[in-house]
Amino acid sequence: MRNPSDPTRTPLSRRRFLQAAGMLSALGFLGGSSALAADDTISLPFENGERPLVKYPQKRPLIRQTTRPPQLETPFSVFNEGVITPNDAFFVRYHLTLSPPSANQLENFKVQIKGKVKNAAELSVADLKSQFEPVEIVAVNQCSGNSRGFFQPRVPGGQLGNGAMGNARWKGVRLKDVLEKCGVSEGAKQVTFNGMDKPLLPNTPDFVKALDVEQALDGEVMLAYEMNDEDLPWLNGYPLRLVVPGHYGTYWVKHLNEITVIDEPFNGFWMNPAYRIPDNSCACVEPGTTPKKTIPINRYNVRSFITSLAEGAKLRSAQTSIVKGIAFDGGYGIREILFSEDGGKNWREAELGKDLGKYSFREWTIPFGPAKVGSYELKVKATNRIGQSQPMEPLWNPAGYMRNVVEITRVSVS
Ligand SMILES: Nc1nc2c(c(=O)[nH]1)N[C@H]1C(S)=C(S)[C@@H](COP(=O)(O)O)O[C@H]1N2
Ligand SMILES: [Mo]
Repeated sequence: MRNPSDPTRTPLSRRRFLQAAGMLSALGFLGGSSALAADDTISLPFENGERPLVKYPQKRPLIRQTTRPPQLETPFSVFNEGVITPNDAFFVRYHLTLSPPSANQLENFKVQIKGKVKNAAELSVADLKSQFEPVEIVAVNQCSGNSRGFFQPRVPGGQLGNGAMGNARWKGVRLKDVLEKCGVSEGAKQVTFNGMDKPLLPNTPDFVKALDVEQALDGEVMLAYEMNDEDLPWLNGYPLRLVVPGHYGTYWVKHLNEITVIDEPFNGFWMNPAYRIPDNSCACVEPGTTPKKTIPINRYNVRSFITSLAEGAKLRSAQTSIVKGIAFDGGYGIREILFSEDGGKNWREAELGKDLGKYSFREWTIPFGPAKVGSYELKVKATNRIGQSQPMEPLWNPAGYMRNVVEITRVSVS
């Protein structure tokens, strides 16, 4: 159970963090050579999908995409364990070679609030906890390139399966409260966010992201220091990260130590040209072509997955089982889940599970009792409260972002 007042909790998790950080550098993760042997491998269902399952500090064995910086994907079976993704199974994404920052660098951590504010500030996590009202939200963090490995034609970038996403309960303070305490100056346009990780080469642009000032002040964007009732895991941004509910993970800056209010649009590399999508309603173009106009990636589109049955699962005829899965969207909330066992000809409505908020994974279930022997094409299609749904055919864009096709799970019944 959650017990935020338990005095032993923070020191314990701090100790755990230091152990983890020490272990990671001792084993050479920060130096580039992976000293931890792969326990096993997993095969993502596309060409060249073989990946090692590797154990990192504070993590169970996860799918390793790259070593330096560490990029780890969650094995999909985890999403059937529950709608909250456990911290030790949560995916990890970094861009810069000197990621994550070492334990030494994170000593005496403070976040600066500066730029176009009346009173600049430097706050420790303890300051944030004592000076601002704590808030909690359950929200999905999904990488823009989640599922990129399924793109046809293939596109460059991390060849991810469906596990570059996770759903957690985030605790922290409202960015709005912190900015208002500092006093946002007249004429402020955007707010930029920078974390402590650094590029190795001086001409690699630092990872900095920006939000419009209206969004930064919407009361939902959060400076989070806890994830699922523990301090953030080191690889997920310890000790402080930005949480931008309903928006792609690229904005969720980790090890966040610099917040700058600016009076002009920010145009750094990671806002432009990186992380841009075609400026149209499908965020898509004809496969193989280049969009004429792009905008920064923003809210999640609608997605849904079966979690209880994997591709190729074998079932017995005349036995009814409960098929289970998850769905989510960009923060309007899931209204309806339809399930098909005949490749999309006929659909039945699934039952929605507990509502943990409009930014959370939503569980769904449906009884499935195939009468006939043979193969079945299972599909699931979600619709949100503003009527957005999922396409039956995959959409394409050159960066491999935002896959949300109605997925197919083939099972056989004997
Ligand atoms: N400091 C820092 N924050 C970062 C990144 C990064 O490279 N450095 N990557 C972003 C991207 S693209 C994603 S998808 C999320 C992933 O969050 P996670 O590693 O906690 O799963 O972190 C975001 N925050
Ligand atoms: Mo990402």
